[in-house]
Amino acid sequence: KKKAFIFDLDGVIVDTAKYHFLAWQKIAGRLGIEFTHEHNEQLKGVSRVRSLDIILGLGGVEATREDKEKWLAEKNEDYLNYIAAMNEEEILQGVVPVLQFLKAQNQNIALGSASKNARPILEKVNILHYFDAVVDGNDVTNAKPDPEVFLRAAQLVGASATDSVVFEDSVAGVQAANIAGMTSIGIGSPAILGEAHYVYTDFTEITTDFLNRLITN
Ligand code: B16
Ligand code: MG
Repeated sequence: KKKAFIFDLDGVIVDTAKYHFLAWQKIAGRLGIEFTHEHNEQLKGVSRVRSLDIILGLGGVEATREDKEKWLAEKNEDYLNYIAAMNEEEILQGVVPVLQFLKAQNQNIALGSASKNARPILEKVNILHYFDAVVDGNDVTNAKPDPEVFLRAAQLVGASATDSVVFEDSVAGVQAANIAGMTSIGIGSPAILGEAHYVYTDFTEITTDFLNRLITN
């Protein structure tokens, strides 16, 4: 059967969280806000605007709309410099074989990401051509755990929610997939992603047997 396999980007295909962290840390540092790797976990799967609000909240900093706009632009400019230096080597282990297998099985492949930089990143790491549809932060109004991003991706490739499978590294993303009525596959720690239907530490653990079962079920 032709199903939709929907991939999150950050934390699933590439580890751009480290670049988001470096860029946010500069803004936080300038504002005298302590921002650690642990804090950065709270930003995973969260939109850019919401991320800034969380950081300002950590420091109890109030800001005007203009200030926020300025910091958001500066953060993104800095982040884009890291993106510009990315290449294929930054694709997480096991991802390309899974994409290749799904393509060979004539399955639909889509992206469902909160990032507004999703397309340029897929281009930089040279895997945009695998995707039949890309839905990102520019296309949706409601952030995960709202299912909008995944429902839109499924719709674009003509698959129903029950025929859609989502790979996600964030709790909000797994919840979004579940709310959509899709099969959720957590990529990361079972302790964190317990709500997912299946959890794998990374894509090297995902067998073609398992993928075949998702296709035929
Ligand atoms: P941007 P995902 C998300 O990507 C990241 O996990 C999150 O940390 C980031 O704030 C968000 O994209 C927005 O990114 O600033 O590039 O628009 O995990 O949904 O692929
Ligand atoms: Mg993610």
